This record gives sequence, structure tokens and C-alpha cells, in this order.
Amino acid sequence: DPRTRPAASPSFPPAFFFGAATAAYQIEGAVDADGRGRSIWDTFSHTPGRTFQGHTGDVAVEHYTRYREDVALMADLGLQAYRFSVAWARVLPEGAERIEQRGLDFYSRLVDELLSRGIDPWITLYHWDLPQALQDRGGWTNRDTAARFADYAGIVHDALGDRVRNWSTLNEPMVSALLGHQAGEHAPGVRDAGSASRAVHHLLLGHGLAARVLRDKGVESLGVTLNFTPMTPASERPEDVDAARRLDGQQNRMFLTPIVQGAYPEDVVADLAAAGAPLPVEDGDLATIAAPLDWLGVNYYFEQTVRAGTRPEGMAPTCFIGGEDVVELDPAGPTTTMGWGISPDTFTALLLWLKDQAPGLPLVITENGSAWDDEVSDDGAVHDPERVDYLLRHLQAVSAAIGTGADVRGYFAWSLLDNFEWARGYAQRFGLVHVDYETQQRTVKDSGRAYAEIIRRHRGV
Ligand code: GBH
Repeated sequence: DPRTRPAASPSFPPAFFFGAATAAYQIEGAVDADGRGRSIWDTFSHTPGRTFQGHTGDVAVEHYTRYREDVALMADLGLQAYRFSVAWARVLPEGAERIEQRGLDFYSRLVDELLSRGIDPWITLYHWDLPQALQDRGGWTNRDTAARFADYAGIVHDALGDRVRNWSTLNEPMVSALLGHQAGEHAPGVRDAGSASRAVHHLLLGHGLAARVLRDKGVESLGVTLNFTPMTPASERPEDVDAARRLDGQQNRMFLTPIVQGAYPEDVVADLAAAGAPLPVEDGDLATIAAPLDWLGVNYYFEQTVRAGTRPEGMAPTCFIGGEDVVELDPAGPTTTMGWGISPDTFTALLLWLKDQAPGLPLVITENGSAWDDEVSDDGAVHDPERVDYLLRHLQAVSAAIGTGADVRGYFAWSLLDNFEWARGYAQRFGLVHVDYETQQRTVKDSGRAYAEIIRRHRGV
């Protein structure tokens, strides 16, 4: 089938690796199993009006009970690595203190299964599912949550560190802080600039404290995952250029710069202060946040063009502090079912920009992918030529960046499986593997087969 055969296969350095990524709440289900505590995503998804048609992660794709089958699928695809997150509330049902051994045991079984198949586990400690018990004490707006996160990191490492080499603290603190506390589109569903800026700083502080704990325990492959959305001004008008600067500041630089340079960008500090939402920085915090890392995880999906102006009636609330006078434009070209544009060249430019921003820090693509309306067709296959095209063009973009000097070590496709796409519920499918939500049957899509072929050629097997 020509749709599964890449025209020009991009080439990568021999040590480059390919994997796929998931996150706990999006796939596990089994929310009441083995003493798991509630998380803010249980609360949020069960609050009427918060998610698409009230969808929740209660069942998701039953990965908690089907993980063996899912690891077998990974092995069939030839994946070299698998990035997954640990649900804090499975390990510490109240967020702190009492450890639930059965929760740790699940991840231990998963790790053993991966290793038995020769797949390298990459753990993310936090992919947005804060224990509700900690939210009840203020969540990320409370400085104490950063210290609790560091404790939790140490507990997970004590259980899995003998077998897992690769550790990431946070996934996309931008989303936790700004979508969770400024736009209110994600859990905990708060819309308050002051809460958002407190969450920004405490997430970063939590990252730094956890990094210290993991380093002390001997971790040698330590990173954090940030999401990047490059911002382009709609015109040369100074107000549009400034709108793009402000959004770029909060979306991209506010998280990257403290981690790699030990300081918040001055323009961002000024913007937040002007919006009445200063960052609650205390002495020593920035040195903690700038803990040395072994790699930076990069999530990239699309670029955004912005202009200054009044947001049209009915437009979703801005996720940027003081961003009420900035408008995000619809993409000019074709879009995925998320409504996101497709800009592989911007991916190359982003990786080269990161090479300059974080000299000497290896990059790992921890997420990249696209959503489409996939269906199992009469021949029993799932034909997703758009995803094949997106995948190939973005892999070419990574290859081009490497060719121009970016030190990119690996690529994780988002996602292994169709899953609970947060506020968009099960309406958006990102998987390389299709899931029938009635039967839980998995079907490898054409894109999964194309990816397997790329990996097979890369490994020369
Ligand atoms: C990732 O989030 C998540 O890690 C993953 O769990 C999720 O399933 C996947 O992507 C697909 O959504 O600057 O105003 O244009 C990415 C979510 C998308 C949130 C881009 C911020 C930019 C908002 N990010 N979005 S704006």
C-alpha cells in the first residue's frame, strides 16, 4: 500500500531513537483500582460542562489492565523507547505521606514488561493529575506543593530507579499553570491571573526541588518537558509585534529561561507585574530551578499567529496573563481536527532556536503528533494518510535541524493510542493505534505501520 510507504525516508544518526508517548490519566482508566486517590482531573471531568460531552478518564483505554497487550503492540511497532507518566494519586492517594504500594507495583510491572521487550522506559512524574487532596490545600498556588512533589519524586525513584534510567519531572508546566489557572480550560478550572502566576513559579520550583532529589539518588538522564508554540505577529505593526513578544514570553520563554539560565525574562517579569500578577520568587529559588539537566524535552504541535485587538465575542478566554487584548488568528492553511495548523518548517526553526537558547543541552522530542477523524474501514485497516504525511514531514523537520547542528537525540510520537484528549474528551484521536471505545479493540493505523517501517530501516533490521 503506497500510503504506508514513505516516499523519502528521513535519515538520523545511528544512536537516534524512536518511541511513543502517553500520559496516565489519558489511558489508564481503573480510577478506583488498588487504592488510587482522586486527582484534579477526576474532579474536573466530573464537573458538568468542563469536558466535551462530559467525557471522563474513568475507563479511558483500560491500559491499567491491558498494559501487557499494549507493550506487545509497542514491540510489534519496533519502538525503542516508551514515555509514560506516573499518577501521583496512585502512589500517594492523599498527595503526601501514606504510600500505596499497589500503585507503585503497577508501574513496576509495566517497567518489567517494557524491559523484557527491550523498550527503554522514560518516566514523567507529573502530567497534570495533581492529587485532589493537595488541591484542597491550594494546589500549585501553594508553595508547599513544590516540596510535596519533590518527596513524591523520591518515592517513585526508590521503587523504580533500579530499572529506569530516564526521568522527567514535569510535562508542560505552561499548560498546568495557564490553561489550569488563567484560561480555566483544564483542571483545576481556575480563572485568576494571580493564581496562574503563583502556579507558574511553584511548578518550576517543584521541578527544581525534584531534580535535586533525583540527582542525589544518582539519576544520570534527567530532564523536563516543555511545550513550545512559536508566536508570529500578524503584521509589522508595533502593537502586533508586541502582542507576539508578550505571548512568546509566557508561552515559551517564561519556562525555558529560568530552567536553562536561572532567571525569568525581564520583559515577562514586567508584563506580569503590570497585570497585577507578580511571580512569587523567594531567595534561592532561581538557583534551584536552574538545576543542571541532561536533556530538554520538547513538545511541538503548531505555530500561532497573533495580533493586538479586542477578542471577538464568544472567543475562548485567553490563557495568557494580561492577554485580553491579544487575538489568536485561525491558521491560514489546512488544519487537523484540533483546528491546529501544520508547520513543519517552524519545528526546524524552533529546534535551532533552542540550540542557541540552551547551548550544550541535548534535546529530545517528547511529543509531536496530530489528530484526525480515523475509522476502521471495511478492509479492517485504519487509513490515516494525513497523519502519515504529518509524521513524515515533522520527522524530516527534525532531521533537517540535526543537519544544521541541533543536538536532537530521539523522537516520541504523540500518541501510542487514541485516548482521553483532556477537555476535548474522546472526540480527538492522536494515536498511531486506533482504539474502539466500545470494545477496547486496538488496530494499528497506517501511520503506525509507516512509523514501524521508518524505525525498522533506521535500526537496519
Ligand atoms: C500536549 O499538550 C499534551 O502533553 C498531551 O497530553 C496532549 O494529549 C497533546 O498535547 C495533544 O493535545 O499558545 O494560545 O496557541 C499540548 C497542549 C497545545 C497547550 C498548544 C497550549 C497553545 C495555546 N498545548 N496550546 S496558544
